[in-house]
Amino acid sequence: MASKYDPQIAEPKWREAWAAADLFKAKTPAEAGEAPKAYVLEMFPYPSGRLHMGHVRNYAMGDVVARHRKAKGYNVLHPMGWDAFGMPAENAAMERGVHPGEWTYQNIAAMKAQFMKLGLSLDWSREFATCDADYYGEQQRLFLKFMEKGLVYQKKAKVNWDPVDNTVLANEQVVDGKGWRSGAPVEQRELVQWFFRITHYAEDLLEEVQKLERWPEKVRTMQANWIGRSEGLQMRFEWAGDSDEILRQHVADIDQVMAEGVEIFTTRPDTLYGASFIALSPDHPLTIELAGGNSELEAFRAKCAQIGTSEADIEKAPKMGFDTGLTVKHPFAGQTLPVYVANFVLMGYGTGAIFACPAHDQRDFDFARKYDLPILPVVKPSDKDAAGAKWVETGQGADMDAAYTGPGSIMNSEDLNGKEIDAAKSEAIAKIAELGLGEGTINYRLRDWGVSRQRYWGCPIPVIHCADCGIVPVPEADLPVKLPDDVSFDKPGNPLFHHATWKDVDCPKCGKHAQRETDTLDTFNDSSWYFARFASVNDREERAYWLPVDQYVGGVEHAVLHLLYARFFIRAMRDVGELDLPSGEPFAGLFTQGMVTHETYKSADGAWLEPAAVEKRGDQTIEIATGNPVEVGDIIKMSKSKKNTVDPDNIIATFGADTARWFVLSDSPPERDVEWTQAGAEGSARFVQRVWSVFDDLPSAKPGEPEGKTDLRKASHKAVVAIDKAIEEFRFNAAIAEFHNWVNAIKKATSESDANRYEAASMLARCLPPFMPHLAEECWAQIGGEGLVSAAAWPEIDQGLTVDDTVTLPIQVNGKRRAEIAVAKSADKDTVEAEALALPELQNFIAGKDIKKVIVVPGRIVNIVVA
Ligand code: ANZ
Ligand code: ZN
Repeated sequence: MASKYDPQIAEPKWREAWAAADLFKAKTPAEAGEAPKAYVLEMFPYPSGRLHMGHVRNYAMGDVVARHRKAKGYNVLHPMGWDAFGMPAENAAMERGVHPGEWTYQNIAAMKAQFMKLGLSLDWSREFATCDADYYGEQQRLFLKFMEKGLVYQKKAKVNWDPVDNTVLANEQVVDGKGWRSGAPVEQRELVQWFFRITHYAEDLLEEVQKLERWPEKVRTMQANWIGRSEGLQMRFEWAGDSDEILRQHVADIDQVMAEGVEIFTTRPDTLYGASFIALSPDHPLTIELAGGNSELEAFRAKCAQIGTSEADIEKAPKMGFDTGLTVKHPFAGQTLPVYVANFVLMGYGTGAIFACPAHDQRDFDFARKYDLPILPVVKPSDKDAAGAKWVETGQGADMDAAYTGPGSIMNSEDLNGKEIDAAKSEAIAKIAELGLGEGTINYRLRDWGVSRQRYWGCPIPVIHCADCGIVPVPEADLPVKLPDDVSFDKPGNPLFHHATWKDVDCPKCGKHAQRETDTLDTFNDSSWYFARFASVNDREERAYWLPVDQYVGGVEHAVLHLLYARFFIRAMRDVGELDLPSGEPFAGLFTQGMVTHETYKSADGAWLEPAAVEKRGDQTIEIATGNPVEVGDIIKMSKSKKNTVDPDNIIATFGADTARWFVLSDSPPERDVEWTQAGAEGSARFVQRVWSVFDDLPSAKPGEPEGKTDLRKASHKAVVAIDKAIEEFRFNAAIAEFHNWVNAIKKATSESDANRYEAASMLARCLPPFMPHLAEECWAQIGGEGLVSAAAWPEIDQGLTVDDTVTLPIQVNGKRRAEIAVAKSADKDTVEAEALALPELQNFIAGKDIKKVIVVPGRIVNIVVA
């Protein structure tokens, strides 16, 4: 009589059993003995208060890896914690008057309860939140160590200012010129800020990222582009004409400015003969000096400052220029070039000044057309399409419609003519070097990391400002510098700054009245080293044992920032003597999972409807409340604003956690999006029952030894191998397809012996925990398995059962039969040849000889001809 499996009863029961056995607690290195370690980590969540299906998918994937590794005998560390600082807690404080800390810890409790229901194999003994004072206190200690080492510094810098959140934003937090959270247009402001010297590691970060073979190619490329290494030329243009007179009116140190000329950086020294003008950044020191006493230029600078600081914004803004009246000498051609201030030149890159070659740079081209400056093409396209253009015939910039940036050879450039671009670059650099005007250099796009935030809910920067002593680090004994509990959010700006007493302290050095720093650290700091803290609270050896993370799983949206900052932090921690890590890489393997999507629904009046509010009736989708038809929209990432979310709690209450886990892993490859559908979830729930039906009528103890090379035995042993491989390769959907086939094979095998059917079921139960851990336990118990299946070893394989039907082929060497070989029927010629040549018993006849020919007649014979 078939019984039904009830996840609502079984799931809590097994979770209690795991907890009672403390099953997922990582072993210490000493306890682990010979077992290799596996550190499996999913990006820890922000405690928003509710789990969403995206979390379920992310953590289900990590759990597959963690449980699989455990079954394969590894000492697994699979921890969980909370990335708990950040704006939403302050927003809640502002909107609802609840303290950010209270709000955060309540959310953590609520989310943890939800997490628990998923049956994840987590070691909760290492849990912490980044807003715990002992965590951020440790972070403050690291900050001071970095500072001592010169990896932290302060400078006045132009920042992106979010006028709604009243805070500074990192460039990365500016999306299309708007604050990433508030959506408000960003403004520029100058403030004294704290910076981490990430550029110190630019070359290393770039070089090492290429070696991370177990990272997705696209993430490595994104990091490489972010670091942005450019080889080029840094050179000086000397002043010409009556520039000295103009300069004398504005600059303080005329001798220095005269000697320096204009220093530029270019990646295209091959185009020097096409130089048309010089452009300075509006923030170039020289521009600023010239603007003193020149109200027109000052007004121009102010106009430029209205554009955001991000490169994307500057790229999009219309080109604007200001003619300074200054001129410089061309180093080769001798003519003079005008010097402009141009809004598209950034102060933060290269030298903040360029020479412009309009014919081969679109920005320069647009600028030249607007201000009527010369355009001289110096690269003749090798490109077929471009080669036919009129300007190539005439050699006239007037005939160009756009800059040409493709490959080609040099023209209009005297001695460089005819050279390919790369050769011309080297040649031009050599010529400039010979003239003593400059040399080849390397530039990085990467900027130092601005970490100051004018917010309350973050890690306080542990320094004190003293009028006499300057910046004084908080003594280690006084750490952590704790956030004050009594804060108010009724004024805009930084609540720490507004606090009545918090910032008043005595200077640790001289004892005079001084002030605490009121900036807190960018919350990306908190997630830059949490994995080291999971590895051990403070034991270096234990950290060295666990790190690097063997498998990291998270969203591709962190491809640049979080993953780059963590790579920086680990290097910095190593260099200040806080971590013993040979490679300096925090994450040996990285997997970026796709999202969970869902159809969207709109009622007749245009309002978004939740999936729970609609029902499919035949071809129609209707709104349950009104019976009216509903417009079915795009299938997109689940989001609150489009109401196309399903609540994991509801899914678990309806189907159980195993069904939810199974479904999010089943339909598409893990790196792609998966569409949540009710029908799909129901299908997964049916499969749970189908698996159970395999176990339902089996004996509760092993009925004897399995025997024979039967279809069922072959199917089972092959399935274990295939599932193992699919998990290793992050093809969880393929593993799930294998489970389906396997269960079908078991259900069909009614004529097999009890012992063989028992063997199949027992293997199945031991492969299931990574995917459906609760069901796996119930099945295991049903057949009298020993202990908990979550602690059981991965099933062993009889190789003889996994090889496809084989054929035995005779092998002849120069016409004489010397050996035979068993190969898979499906093996191709190359495989047969390779296996034959490697046979030990054949080596006497072929080793060291010149093999002239190997003829494989599939299914018949292998002939080897040696000289
Ligand atoms: C002359 C030239 C001629 C350039 C040409 C390009 C094409 P990447 O490759 O990204 O490093 N540049 C240099 N400093 C700049 C700054 N601070 N703001 C804006 N643009 C700047 O880009 C290097 C090129 O970007 C440099 O090469 C320079 O323009 C410009 F046919 O110099 B080039
Ligand atoms: Zn002092």
